[in-house]
Amino acid sequence: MPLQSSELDPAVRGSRKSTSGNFSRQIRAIAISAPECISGTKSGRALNSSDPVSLFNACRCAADLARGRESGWAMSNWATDRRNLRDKFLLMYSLDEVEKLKELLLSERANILFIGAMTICMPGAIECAKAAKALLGDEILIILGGRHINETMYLKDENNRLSSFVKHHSASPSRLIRDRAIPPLFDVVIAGEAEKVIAEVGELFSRSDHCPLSYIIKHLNTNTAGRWIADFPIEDTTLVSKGIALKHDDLPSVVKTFGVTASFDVFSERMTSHLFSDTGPGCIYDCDFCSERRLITGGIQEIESAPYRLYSQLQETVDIIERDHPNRLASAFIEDSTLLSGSPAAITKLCQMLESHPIDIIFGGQFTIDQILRKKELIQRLALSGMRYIFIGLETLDPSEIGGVNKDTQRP
Ligand code: B12
Ligand code: SF4
Repeated sequence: MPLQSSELDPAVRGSRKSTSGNFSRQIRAIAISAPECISGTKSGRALNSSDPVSLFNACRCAADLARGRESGWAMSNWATDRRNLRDKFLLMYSLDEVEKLKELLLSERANILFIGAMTICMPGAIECAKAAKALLGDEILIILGGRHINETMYLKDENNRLSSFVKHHSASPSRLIRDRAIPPLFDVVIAGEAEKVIAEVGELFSRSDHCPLSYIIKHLNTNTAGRWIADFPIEDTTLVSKGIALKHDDLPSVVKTFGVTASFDVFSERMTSHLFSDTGPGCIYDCDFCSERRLITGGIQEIESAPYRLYSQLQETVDIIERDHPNRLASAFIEDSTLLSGSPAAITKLCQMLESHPIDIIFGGQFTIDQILRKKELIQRLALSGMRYIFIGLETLDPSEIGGVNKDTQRP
């Protein structure tokens, strides 16, 4: 028998709203992953997904609050069922989709636009922000975050959490605004772990009176969990969190919050969820060129509880696909840079849970070559519990295993 998931149906939770609380304005938010191309649509032959998981990860606490009561988010346009909530999120590929974005901004009468940007998507983020400001002027607060921001606005030393120690790479959007190289399009620029700080910024927005930006700057509590930097380039102000650790066991999962809309062809006709064990936003390796390298993203975190998080997300996937797509079976792709950071203890624990409480799901995940060579037995064991697809990274700690190729060049 599978373990039980205790999810309360969002439709039921949505009907228990409170109208109390001191909310001056309703949050009407849209969240987009900025496009990487000028025109066209993504080729069916490229690795892809229809789900903006990075953005989902960032917005999951706000979306979870929207399903509850007594918060600005509970009064927002995100306080709806999963299917409608999904419609407030756009994963954009090219600028051809800007018209779609404009339609969404108008139909939702949006007053907050969250933009997630990877480096290659940054010019697209600027174009989307321009379109939103041209349409809605100062009525819309634009909040930028995502990988590009994490890598261009950072603390030299994570333990020295003062705004005076914040560094800006020459491609930092905040720096580009201050240097007048790009227009002042982004009201708030957030680097780092955004789950809680996005929720908090929204709450403050809903309580603010005439000038939301000043109100947010004045009241944003740096005790809000997560390692983040919130920069306000137009006001030339920077806030740095105290660095209180996120408790990943307590965070709502992406699958539970946003449901499943993707279906990877490697899993035949099955619906595919994206899972993340949250053992860290990056990789245990430190390859020179890579955005996931340990040096940038930090070390492993909460590894002991990671197999439990993954198991419960596999179960949630089955429950949610049964409910939202009753004619389809379940599959999942585990987005960890390497599955459970390649930890034999954590993978063994996941195997034990799947063996003692099987789940009707097939899944895939990523390993590097040396992990595959050294963990054959564990991978065979995972295969017996549903692993059908391995995405192989051409990396190894022992270059002789792959003819001398070595990307982790700094390692002694
Ligand atoms: C899932 C995934 C995808 C999915 C979903 C993408 C999406 N837009 O949501 C798909 C398959 C569609 C995809 C596509 C691409 N991806 Co991708 N993807 C990933 C992957 C594997 C996991 C992302 C994730 O959820 N991580 C876990 C969360 C917790 O970390 P996070 O993503 O950094 O998010 C946190 C913060 O960055 C922040 N945050 C994120 N978004 C936002 C938004 C706002 C408004 C704020 C305030 C904060 C914020 O809060 C989050 C929670 O703490 C990462 C690798 C990795 N291990 O992270 C690559 C990765 C992010 N992808 C990458 C790239 C290059 C791409 C593509 C450009 C590839 C391509 N040419 O097609 C496209 C871009 C598509 C697009 N328009 O956004 C690079 C980014 C490198 C960089 N410096 O920009 C990465 C790091 C992989 C790599 N090493 O190359 N990707
Ligand atoms: S092993 Fe892969 S994901 Fe990890 S740092 Fe190296 S190239 Fe990046």
